[in-house]
Amino acid sequence: MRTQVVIIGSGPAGLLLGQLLHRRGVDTIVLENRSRDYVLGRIRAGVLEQGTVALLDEVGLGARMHREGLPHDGTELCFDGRRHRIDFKEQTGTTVMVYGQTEVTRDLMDGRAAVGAPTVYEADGVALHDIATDHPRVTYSKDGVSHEIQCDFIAGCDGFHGPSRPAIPVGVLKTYERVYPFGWLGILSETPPVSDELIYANHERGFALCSMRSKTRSRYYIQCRLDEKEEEWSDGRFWDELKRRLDEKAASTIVTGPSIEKSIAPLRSFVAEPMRFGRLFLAGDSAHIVPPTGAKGLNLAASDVHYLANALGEYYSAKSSAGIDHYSQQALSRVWKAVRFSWWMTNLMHRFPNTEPFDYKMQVAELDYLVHSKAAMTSMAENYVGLPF
Ligand code: FAS
Ligand code: PHB
Repeated sequence: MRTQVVIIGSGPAGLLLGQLLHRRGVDTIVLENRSRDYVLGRIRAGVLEQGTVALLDEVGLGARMHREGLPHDGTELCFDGRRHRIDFKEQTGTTVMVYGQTEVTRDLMDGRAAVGAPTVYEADGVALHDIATDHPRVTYSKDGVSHEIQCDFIAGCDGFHGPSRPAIPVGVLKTYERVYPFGWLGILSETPPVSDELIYANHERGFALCSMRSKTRSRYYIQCRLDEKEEEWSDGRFWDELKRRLDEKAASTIVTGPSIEKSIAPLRSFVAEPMRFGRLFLAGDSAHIVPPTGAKGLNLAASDVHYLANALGEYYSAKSSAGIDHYSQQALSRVWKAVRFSWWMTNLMHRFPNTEPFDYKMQVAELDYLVHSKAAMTSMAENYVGLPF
């Protein structure tokens, strides 16, 4: 079997890349080791930057997002028992779109099927070969039958635990990592959101986030210890703890209900350089991970594949390697700025173990400065809505 680009992974990065390349007349095959339903069952990101919205429009798959998504002009920061609004639209002229990653993935899967582009789900043992040559190959097995795909390029969109990043020789790859000493316990509930916009809360007991998926489905998070398990958190215990970390109005008006999903996610900052080796290109979580505090993970996957699709499109249309030779440097420039913002917001909003009262006062002082300084609010807003591609 042969194709132009093999895409490993049918998450947002792989599927969006597939659609962008299809529009450029580039043939792809997507290989995914999980089932379609398993991929759709993962509850992850919730906030799309305008750049990501524009890419979904570019591939003709933005209709349901515009119909069902929730445009947000701002967000609220809660500290010292009070909420303060950051107005993205006033500060930057731009907004964000609240539309779950599950729905983005569903729209992209449906779009790929509609154009008849092949996806192999439950592909086992995906392995990359000869990536340093002009004739890379990918092998896998499906229902016990072995397959090989010859291709021009491989896009490693297989997330943090996929096979693509490890395929780059150790001596070539340089990684940077910061593991945070806490996690996020998140729940999904069929309850109306407590507020029209997201609320990020810094409390002495720990961070909390009030988000949503629609006007009837809410997504809440509280910071938790890394040694905690979901089963230790009954719904009642979760709601009580969340209320303790919110302002009085939110705590008294929040509508609680049974969780329909509950999970703990660890937090890390991670970047692998370079994002290209030979005919292999990394995009999305295979190359970088950010703590979800800044809502950047999914959106970085989008900017990576925007750059990569342009580069590969130029290779095939203009027979030029300039774009693919520049891809890693171009993508990493935006990645590192988003990693910094996510690290900054995580340090500002969370309670770190073994910190002193002075450290909490420093966080509150920075938040107090932030919400009373136009310059500081503009800086936070332009990073949150997404820096230019
Ligand atoms: P993904 O991990 O989404 O997709 C990779 C795909 O590759 C998966 O479908 C996987 O099954 C597949 N794969 C892996 N190994 C393979 C193999 N050997 N062969 C074939 N396929 C393979 N981001 C935010 O912005 N906000 C959030 O709130 C947020 N919450 C998150 C919560 C959790 C628990 C996690 C893990 C991540 C969260 N993220 C969040 C980040 C997340 O949204 C990612 O940034 C986003 O999924 C990146 O998309 P991809 O790069 O496509 O990676
Ligand atoms: C979410 O809705 O899941 C979400 C929103 C904003 C974040 C993180 C997660 O910063």
